Amino acid sequence: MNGAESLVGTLASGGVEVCFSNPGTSEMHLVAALDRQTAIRCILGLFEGVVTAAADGYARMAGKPACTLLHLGPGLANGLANLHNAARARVPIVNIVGQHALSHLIHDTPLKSDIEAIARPYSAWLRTSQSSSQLGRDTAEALAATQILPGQISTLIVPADVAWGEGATLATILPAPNVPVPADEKIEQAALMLRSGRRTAILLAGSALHGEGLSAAGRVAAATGAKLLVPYPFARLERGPGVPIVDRVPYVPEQAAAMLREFEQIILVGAEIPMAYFASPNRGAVLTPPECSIIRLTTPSEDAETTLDALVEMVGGSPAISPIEKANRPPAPNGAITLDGLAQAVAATLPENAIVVDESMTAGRGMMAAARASVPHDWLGNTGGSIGIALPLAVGAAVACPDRRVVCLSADGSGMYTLQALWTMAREGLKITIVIFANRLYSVLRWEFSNLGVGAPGKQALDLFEIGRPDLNWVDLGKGMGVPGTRVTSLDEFVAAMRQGLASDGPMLIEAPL
Ligand SMILES: Cc1ncc(C[n+]2csc(CCOP(=O)(O)OP(=O)(O)O)c2C)c(N)n1
Repeated sequence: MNGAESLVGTLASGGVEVCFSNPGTSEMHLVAALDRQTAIRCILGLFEGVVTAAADGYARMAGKPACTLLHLGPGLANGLANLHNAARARVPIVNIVGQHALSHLIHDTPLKSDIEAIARPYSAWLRTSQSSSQLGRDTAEALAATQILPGQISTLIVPADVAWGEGATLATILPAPNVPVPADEKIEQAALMLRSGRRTAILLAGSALHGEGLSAAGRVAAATGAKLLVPYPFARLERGPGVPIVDRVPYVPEQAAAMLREFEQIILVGAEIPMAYFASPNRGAVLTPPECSIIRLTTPSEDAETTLDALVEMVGGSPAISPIEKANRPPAPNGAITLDGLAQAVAATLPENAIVVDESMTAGRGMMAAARASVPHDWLGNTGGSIGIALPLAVGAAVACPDRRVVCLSADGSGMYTLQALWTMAREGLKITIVIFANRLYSVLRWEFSNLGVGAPGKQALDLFEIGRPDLNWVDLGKGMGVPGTRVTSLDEFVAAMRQGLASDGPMLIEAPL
C-alpha cells in the first residue's frame, strides 16, 4: 500500500464520504488512490474558494467531517477567505494539501511556497507528513483533531513522495475526544441568575442552535422567561413552527445595542460577547449595556446540550416547550418588486424542511423575520464576514442533505466572488434554487461610508460602490455554467419562478433586479 492509499483508506474508515477537490500535479497519487475506491465521492470545484465553502456547508449540515483536496500553497491560498468563514463557523474540516516531493524541495521551483505559513492562521491542527509509513497515522490524528468540539480545521500537507512511497498502512481511527462540561457551580450560578427575576438573555451558538440543544434552551426559556438570542454571525439556526423562538442580534451596531439594552444579565452558551464588527471614530465596540452582568456558561468546546439539560432540571423546566413559534406562513404577494415583497414571497414558497443559505446582505434584512414561522427550516449564515460564501455553501449543504431543498439567497456583489459554484451545482444536479438580488451595488459599503461620517461619496468612491456599467447578466452567467434561470419583473413572476425552481430536479437561478 502506498501513502496515498493509506490516507484515503484512513479517511474513509473515519467516516469521510465526500472530498471537495481541486487537485494539481503534486496530488496525482492522491487522486489515483481516490479513483481506486468508492467510499469517498469527489466533487470538483472550479475555484478553491468554492471548495472550502462547500466543505463548510457540508460540515454544518452533515454533522461529520468534510474534506478538501487542494493544490500546493496557491490552491490553499485561493481557498483561504472561505476557510476563514469555516474557522469562524467552527466546523470539522480536514484539508489535504499537496506539497512537492521532499526530495524536490531543495530546488526553487515555481510552485514552491511555505504552505504551513499559509495554512497556520486557519488550522487548529497542522502537519506536513514526513514519511509514507506515518501518513495513515497523521491522517487519523488530523481527523481526530477536527472532532474537538465544536469542530476544528485540520490541514495535512502531503509531499508527493510521501504519497507515492510504499510501505504504508491503514491507521486505527482514534476515539472521539472527551467532551468537557462546565463545573456544577457554573450551572448553579446560571440557574440563580435565571431565578433572580432580572431580565435575562441566553445567547446561543453552535449545537445550542438546533436539535436537542435548542430544545433544551427552549425549555429553560419557557421556565424562566429568559429570551433566547443568537449573535448576528451564526453557522446554523433551526427555525419554524414548533421550534423555540430565537431572536438574532442585528448587524447594525445601534440596532444591536438597542436590542440588548433591555437585558440586565446575559448567559453565554457557546457564544461570545457581542461586539460591533468594526470600530468607528464615534462609537465603541461593546454592544451590551455597561451594567449588564455576563457569564459564560459554556465555552464553544464544552457540551452545550448536556449543560442545558442540567440547567432545565435546576430551573424546573417542563418538557412542554413554550414559547415556541406558531405556524404563520404569509400569502404569496403580487405587484411590483419590493424588498418586503421578496421576503414575503420567499416565506410564502419555502418548502418544509428547506435549508436557507443567506448572503442576501442589504436586500435581505427582512428575510429572516418573514420566514421565521412559515415552515420548519434551517438557516445558514456568513460567520466570518468574508463575502462570497453563499453559492458554494449551498453546494455543500445540498450534498450533505440530498433529500432537502436548498434556497440560496445571494446579493449580486457577494455572488460574484464564487459564482463558479453554479457549475458544480449543475454538474452534480443539486436541488438548489438560487435568488440573486441584483441591486448593482455594493450597498453595504455605500451605507458604511456615510455612517462612518467621512462625507458624501465623490465619483471615485461611488465607482467603488456601484457594480453596474456593465450590468451583470446573471441569467446568462448561470446559463453559461449549465444552470437555467430567469429574470423576474414582478412579485407574481418571482413567486412563479420560486415554485418552478423548487419543483425542478436540479438548480435554477432567479435574478431579481432591484
Ligand atoms: C472577501 C471580502 N472582500 C470584501 C469585503 C468588503 N465588503 C463588505 S460588503 C461588500 C459589498 C457587498 O455587496 P453585495 O454583496 O452586492 O450586497 P449589498 O451590500 O449590495 O446588499 C464588500 C465588498 C468583504 N466583506 N469580504
